[in-house]
Order: sequence, then C-alpha cells, then structure tokens
Amino acid sequence: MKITDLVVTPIAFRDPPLLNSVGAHEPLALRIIFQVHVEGGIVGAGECNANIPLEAIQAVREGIIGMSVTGTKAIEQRVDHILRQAAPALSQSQRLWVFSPIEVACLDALGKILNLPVSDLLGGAVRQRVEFSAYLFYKWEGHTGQEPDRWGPALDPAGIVRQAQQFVSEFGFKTIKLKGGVFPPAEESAAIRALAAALPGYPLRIDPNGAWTIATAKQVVADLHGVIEYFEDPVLTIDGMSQVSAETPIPLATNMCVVETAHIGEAFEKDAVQVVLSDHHIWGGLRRTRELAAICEALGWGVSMHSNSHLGISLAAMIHLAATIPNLDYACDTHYPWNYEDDIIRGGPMVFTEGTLPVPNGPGLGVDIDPDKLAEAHERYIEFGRTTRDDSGYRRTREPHYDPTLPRF
Ligand code: GKR
Ligand code: MG
Repeated sequence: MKITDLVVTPIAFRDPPLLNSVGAHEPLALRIIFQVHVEGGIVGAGECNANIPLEAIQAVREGIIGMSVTGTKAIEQRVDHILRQAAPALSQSQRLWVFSPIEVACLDALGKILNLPVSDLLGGAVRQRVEFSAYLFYKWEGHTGQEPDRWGPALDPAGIVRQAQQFVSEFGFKTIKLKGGVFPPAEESAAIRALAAALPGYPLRIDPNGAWTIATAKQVVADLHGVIEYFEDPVLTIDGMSQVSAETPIPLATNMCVVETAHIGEAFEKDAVQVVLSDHHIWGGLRRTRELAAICEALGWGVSMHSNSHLGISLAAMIHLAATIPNLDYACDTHYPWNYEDDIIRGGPMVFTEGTLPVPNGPGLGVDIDPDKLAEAHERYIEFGRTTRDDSGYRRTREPHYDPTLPRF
C-alpha cells in the first residue's frame, strides 16, 4: 500500500459574480486536485483551494513517495517537516491545509484497496444522507462582458427571495443561509425578514464575514431575534464575538475566529461562539475534523460545516465526514449549486434530493475523476493565467473606490 507518486493539478471552473464582504467572485474559481498513486495502480483523490503556492505543494511529493497510505499520521508529520524547511513562511495551519487533500486522497485510495467507503474508515456513517443549506449570495446579474447568468441579479430583498425560491425548488433545501456583509445591515435584515415571510418555517442564517462593528452587530442580533437560527461571524475577533454573544441567546457560529485548535480555549473561556463550522480543508483532514467535532461535543458547542467554491471531490469528502459526525447538528454549507456544471467527476454532478445528498456507496470517496474533464479544467486554469483569488480587485472593476477593509458597517 505504498505511495508511488503524488500528482497535483490546478484547475479553474466557472463561478457566478457572487458578492461578499471583501468583493466579488471572479468568472473562474480555482482549486487544486491531488492524486495519490499507490502500488497496484490505485489512485486516490483530494481537492483543496488554491491559496497555497504550488511549489510548496510540489516540495512534499518526493518525501511521501514510499510511505504507506495507511499511515496518515506519519504522512502528516512528514508533510509538516518538509514544509517547515521548504516553505518557512507557511504557518502551522497552512501546513495542515496542504496535508488535508493528501489525507483525503490516501483514505480514498485505502478505501478502494479495502473495498470500503471512506466513511467506514472514519468510524462508519451514522446517517445515510447529509443535509445541506441553500447558500444564497447577493450577486450581479452576470459577469462583466457576459450574458446574464441563469440565476439573475440579487441586489435587494426581492432578488434574494427569488434566488431562495430557485434554490428550494431546484434542490429542495430546507435551511437557508445568506452571505451578508455586502449592503448596510438594515437592507440585509430586510432581506432576512422577506425570506422569513416568503418561506415560513425555514431556519435562516446570515454570515457577514466580520463586516459589522460590535455595536452594529449587537443591534442586528437584537433586531433579528426570533428570526435567525445562528449568526455567523457577525464580527471579526474572539473578543468581539464574546461581546456580541453576551447580548443574545441566539448562537454565534464561526469559520473565521476559531480555525485552529489554539483558538478553542480562549473562545470557550470567553463564551465567544456556540457553533463551529468545521471544514476538513482547514482543520487538517477528515480525521482531525472528527476530533474537532468530539471537542465541540465536550464543550457543548454545536457543529456545522463550512464551504468555499468547490467541486465534487471535496463534496464527496464533506459528505463522508458529515455522515460520521453524530453531533453534526446543522445542515452543512456548500457552494456546489453555483459550481457543479464544471465538475470533474465521472458520470456527471451529484444531484440533491430534498436538500440532501446520499453518502456515496462505492469504495473510497465513491467518486472518480474524469480525466478529460480534469484536463479541460486544467487547460482553463492555464488560459486564465492567475494563481490566486482576488475578490476585491474584481469588485473594483465596477466600483473603483471599493475598499475591502473590515468592519465596514
Ligand atoms: O465564497 O464568498 C464566499 C464566501 O464568503 C467564502 O469565502 C467564505 O469562506 O463561505 C465562507 C464563509 O462561510 O465564511
Ligand atoms: Mg462563514
């Protein structure tokens, strides 16, 4: 079960002009696909964002060749050791970002060898379907110079309600999250109220990604009391979250101020958050994220799941992980509805039913890379000529004085 090679392929796929607290999504989103080759011709896959320089990732290749896919802890230590030398600017967390897709690819390969799904390698699924939320965004009607996309514009409460209705009717979602931090909070609160009126009974969340001051956040949480399931990162720091949290019984959730184990103690002591959005890409792989869920259970924190623009390899890993976390109390986030058309998995994109996806039941992740689609997505990346995401720069192409400094409101 020895690793014989690691092949890393950066890719690009279409992404609508979604607005957030630091800008707008560009026409193409970037990801990196990892393929771990194992003796006997087995190949496992992993996926991560493109925030880490490719050279740093390439540096680990030789060091993990010859290691066993069963020893993911030893691989984690080796990756950490290599990156400390080869990419000293990377933080410990960033070194875990590199390890995560390698771990997923190793577990995919191991599952294929043992003919077991990845969820079995994580302790076994406690649910056969995983629930996701509708991830709404304010958005332009289309990218500059392109036709309007099929979602149309969403720049006011009516546009957000229209988008929610599209998501509910196409994918069956039962929980709704609005990415905020784009417009003044009164306008975003109006959008939340419009959603509550149009889709009564649907749990609603808002995530301004730290765009609000502490004073503003206190006002908004008071204003939306009884309407919101949880507020996600209303403000930026653990201290700020703690001050807001003290004023409301509604849970505060985060994928911004508790993003590594070192943050947990302080956040708990200060009662800054009540829900953590887990993310195996950030927390160092599937097994470490299960450990996070166990810590959350011990602390009395809820567990949800964070997402970024992604494709099906990441989604399959998210589903396997989510299926094995008994205390996953909330519907998971996913950007997949915005991006699935360019997915690189064989047999077409995954299809939601009633807002849920089944745990893939094939061996490993249960999804395979389509080599032609991978090549096409890589070609797109090369043509794009960019290696990192620049939401603020893209927003400035329409609003030249746009300033991404937070908090904004
Ligand atoms: O895709 O614009 C976006 C999101 O804002 C993403 O970058 C965040 O990481 O979805 C994420 C979140 O929940 O904060
Ligand atoms: Mg968030």
